[in-house]
Parts: sequence; structure tokens; C-alpha cells
Amino acid sequence: MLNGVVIKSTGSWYQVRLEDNREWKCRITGKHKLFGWQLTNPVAVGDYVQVEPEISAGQGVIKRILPRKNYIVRQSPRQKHQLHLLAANVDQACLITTIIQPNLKQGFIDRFLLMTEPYNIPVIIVFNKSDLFGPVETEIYEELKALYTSLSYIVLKTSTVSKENFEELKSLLNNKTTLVSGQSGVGKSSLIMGIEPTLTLSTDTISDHSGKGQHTTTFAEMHQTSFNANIIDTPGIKTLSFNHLEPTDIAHNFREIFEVSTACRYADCKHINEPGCAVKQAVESGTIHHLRYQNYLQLLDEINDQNYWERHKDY
Ligand SMILES: Nc1nc2c(ncn2[C@@H]2O[C@H](COP(=O)(O)OP(=O)(O)OP(=O)(O)O)[C@@H](O)[C@H]2O)c(=O)[nH]1
Ligand SMILES: [Mg+2]
Ligand SMILES: [Zn+2]
Repeated sequence: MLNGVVIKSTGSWYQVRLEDNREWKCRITGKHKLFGWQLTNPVAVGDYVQVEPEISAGQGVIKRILPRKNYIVRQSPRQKHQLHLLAANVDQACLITTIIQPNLKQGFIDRFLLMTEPYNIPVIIVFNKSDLFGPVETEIYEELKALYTSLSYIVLKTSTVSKENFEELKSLLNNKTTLVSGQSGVGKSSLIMGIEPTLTLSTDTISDHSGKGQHTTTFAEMHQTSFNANIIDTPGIKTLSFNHLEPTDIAHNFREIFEVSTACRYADCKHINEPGCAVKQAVESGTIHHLRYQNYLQLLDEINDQNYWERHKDY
């Protein structure tokens, strides 16, 4: 048996880099679950695995997935009742977003953070395409930067055109394994190539990229850079839903809501309209940002709705 790390996942086969740097194309057999949920991809990029060689050279079978220090998981966009692993064993995540081209989707950042909070995975929020910012976009950026910085996330703006903050981004990625994620067309692959020009990744060069069509990057893949970073490029995310979560998971993973909630009168306070709710007070006094609270309520609503329909689906 040989040890290796998964560096590419297509869902049907996996590229594994062995300890001696050989790369094998591997498959996996059997059914794999996570907390009773079926997985669309049992192995994720970043997984440490043990593989057994197959007869044909350069191929193997994944026999064992070693325990994960963490992972990032989402509801499968196609199969509502399955989970999809984005990556495993990462040091941090880098959420690439834009304010224009494509337009910032209100709520997306908070949805993304819902995937990284359970393991306290540090997140860098990058606003790309800063070369397109006018005064309005700059103002939005400054407000969001203040908000997420106050919650201890790192925020910066970048541009593959002006190369703004490339050195800073590189130093943040240095010596770490980073999941790079975000909506389609925000420039994830362009940015990775910008800071590591030796890589050739497919990017969409069509100037009117709408983010609605095909994703340019179709598989998650880990790239090694000359400045000693492991960067996982992933396909763009269209929407993030959270079928697999409970309402309490939402409150637990909005870090400032969770912190303040210890002062709520009732232990099971949902922070909607309960008397003595410290969270609502904090929103009113401005300690908790109203955008975050709105997104919290929106997610709670979605989960309650879907739980309702799950319970009543047989009628
Ligand atoms: N003006 C401007 N355009 C950019 C910038 N970064 C990327 N782009 C353009 O945005 C488009 C999409 O870039 P990609 O790198 O393919 O985006 P992606 O996030 O990898 O997209 P998916 O792989 O589909 O998820 C391309 O046309 C890029 O040239 C930037 O900083 N400024
Ligand atoms: Mg891409
Ligand atoms: Zn409360």
C-alpha cells in the first residue's frame, strides 16, 4: 500500500500524488457516507489516502482515506439529498468574490462562511476585479471590509489587470494549503495564474462572461506554486443551500450571533422575536450588523421551510 494525497477529483476518478511524487489515476470502490449522508464524491482534493497499484501502470485503487483534520462540505447542487465535499485538510479558505462582473450576490459571503465555521477554518475574503471599481463599488467594498474585518476575517481587494495586492495575497497563501472558491466568473483561475504565471489553468476569456453559462473550471484541482503554496482551484458555485443543517447550526456558525446569544433570556432562543433576546438588542444598537442578521433570518427561514416540507412530503 502506498501513501498519497488527492490532487484532483472528477467524481469518477481521482489523481493521487504519491510520496515519491509520482501521480496515479485512481478509483475508489464501495459506498461512503458522512453522518449518514450519501456523498457525491467520497474522496476530496486534499485527502490523504492509501492506494494499491492496479495492473496497468500509473493506476491504482484507493483503499483507505486517512482521518481528516477538517473538510468543507456543501449540499450537492444536483442531488438535494447528497453532500459534496469541496476539499479536505485545508489550512484556510480563500473566498473570491466581486462587486461587479458578476454582481455581488447579497448573502453569498455569509452562506460560504457557513461551510468554514464548523471547523473554524480561517477565511480570506478577496474582492477581485478592483480595476472595475468606481466610487459606488469602492464604498460597498469599504463597508464590507469593515464588517468582515470586525468579525476577524481577512479582507482585501485584488485585480488581475492591475495586480493590486498580489504580493500580499501570495504572502497569505505562503506555506499553506488553501481552498479557493466562489461564484463562477469571479476570476478564481485568473487570479491563481496571476500570482503563479507558470500554471496554465482554463479561464473564460469571453469578455461578456455572464456567470450563467458553463463553469470554466470543471474539477477541483490542487496546484503547487513556486512560493510554496498549495492552492485548490474549484469550479464556480451557483447557489448554496443547506438542507443538511438544523436551525441551531445556523446560529452557531454566525460567530458574533453565537457570542452574543449566551446573554439571551432563553437557552433555546432563535433570535427572532423572543423576549430578552440579546441578539436582537445587539442588532438594534448596531453591535451586530443588520446585513448579517438579515442573512441569518433568511437562512433560518429556508431551513424551517424545507424541514416543514420534508415532514409533510408523504401527505
Ligand atoms: N476586469 C477584470 N477581469 C478579470 C479579473 N480577473 C478575472 N477577470 C476576467 O473574468 C473572467 C472569468 O475569469 P475566470 O478566472 O475564468 O473565473 P473563475 O472564477 O475561475 O470561473 P469558473 O472557473 O467558471 O468558476 C475572465 O474573462 C477573466 O479575464 C480582474 O481582476 N479584472
Ligand atoms: Mg475557474
Ligand atoms: Zn436571542
